[in-house]
Amino acid sequence: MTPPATTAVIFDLDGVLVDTAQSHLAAWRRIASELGFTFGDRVGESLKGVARETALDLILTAGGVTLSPEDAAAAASRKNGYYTDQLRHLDQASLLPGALASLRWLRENGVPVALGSASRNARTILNSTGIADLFDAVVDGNVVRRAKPDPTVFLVAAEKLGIAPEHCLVLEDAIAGVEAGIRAGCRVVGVGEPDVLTAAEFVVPDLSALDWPTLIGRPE
Ligand code: B16
Ligand code: MG
Repeated sequence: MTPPATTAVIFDLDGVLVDTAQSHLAAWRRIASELGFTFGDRVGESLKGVARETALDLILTAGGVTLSPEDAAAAASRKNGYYTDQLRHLDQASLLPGALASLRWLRENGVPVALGSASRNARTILNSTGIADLFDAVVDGNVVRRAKPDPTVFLVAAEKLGIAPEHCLVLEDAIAGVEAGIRAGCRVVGVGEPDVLTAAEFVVPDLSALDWPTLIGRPE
């Protein structure tokens, strides 16, 4: 059976378009250190793509620490402060390889494009990197609170574009995000390591490795 044609693209943000995944990780490591523990790379990987409060739960579990709801809220807020401090340095040069060229190719070729991010800081990042105008729809952590691996963020993005999920291609750097895209019924291409993003259709190191005319099914 021929697979459904891809006619729209939904990008994850952190770790796909912008190298903010490292800033998230550094901010969480600082919170862990304040609470008197460290966590390893596997826990660090699991923080990608999930909501801020879920990420806090994951590091607290790793450190064997329990916080009251008030202290947990304060820790999540402190982490966001450390993270947004880093965002002040963002500009177009912070975009990952192939990000701007991909968005421009899709725009020039009339392909609908959405953002599907768990982040509540997504608008700030789109504005400071100068790519906000290259999206037809933006679905972030302020629009959808049910975070990846729940498929809602991608289902809402597809709906806003007016394209059926099976015709949408999702680009994701997180295990939770790949699962969310698959559960939404989209094609999912991983950005990162093939041995981490094992459920993706295929994995590229960054967006510059993608051949858009082939993926969208249009000859150059
Ligand atoms: P914030 P994405 C996700 O963004 C990050 O990967 C994840 O590490 C973070 O916890 C989440 O956003 C929430 O971000 O604290 O800024 O609201 O990868 O879905 O674009
Ligand atoms: Mg991501």
